[in-house]
Amino acid sequence: MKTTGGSDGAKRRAGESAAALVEPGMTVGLGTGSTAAHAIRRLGERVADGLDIEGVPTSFDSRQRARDAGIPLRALEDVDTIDLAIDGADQVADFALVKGGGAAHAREKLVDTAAERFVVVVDSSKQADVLSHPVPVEVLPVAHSVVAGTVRDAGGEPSLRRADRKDGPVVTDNGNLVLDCEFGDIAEPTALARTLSEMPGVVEHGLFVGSADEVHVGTDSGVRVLE
Ligand code: ABF
Repeated sequence: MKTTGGSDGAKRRAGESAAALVEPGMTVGLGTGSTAAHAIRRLGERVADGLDIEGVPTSFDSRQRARDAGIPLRALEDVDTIDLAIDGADQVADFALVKGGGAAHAREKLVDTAAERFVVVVDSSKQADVLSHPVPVEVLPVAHSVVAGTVRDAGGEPSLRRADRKDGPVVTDNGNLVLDCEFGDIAEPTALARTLSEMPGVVEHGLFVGSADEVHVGTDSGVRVLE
């Protein structure tokens, strides 16, 4: 898994801080990425100590991690409620997020926005005053060039995500492709989110606006909780 951002210690503090919020009987959304992986690992330790929870993974990767950690799993379509979701982000500005560096943002958005409480886990390198990280846009394979043109019309610069050391494109867990779309400073994330959602051929984009309830920011010495 590609790892970005700050130190692993800061990511671990953020992940473990969020894992401490989980209570017996909860159904927990399990995010993707190296920071959420720390939460999954910690929850596995708590399950081994007797904590009774069920996890709902957001990706193939988080499902594997949760299975390895011994967390009982349910599929999203089999649960009525998700009590708490814990997930990472590529950038955070005033509770708005860019996600999708792991190409899992479509399922992440389903699980995270369905949750009663969505806790974001990041290290402090992910904090910004204004979002400016390229926005990952998952597209139907047949639509990638059409959507690229529409993104350009909307002022963005798209680039098809390619697998490291391979010629082919990254393919998501859903069998789709990803355009990383550079928009510079995103002064109005809500408006851009709406624009991207309305583009034919777009399955889901990585702007998460209005869904995060709190952000646990890991630092080299502790955790800042924003709520
Ligand atoms: C997932 O993993 C993605 O939505 C986000 O892009 C990425 C964050 O990864 P990491 O915690 O490894 O920086 O949450």
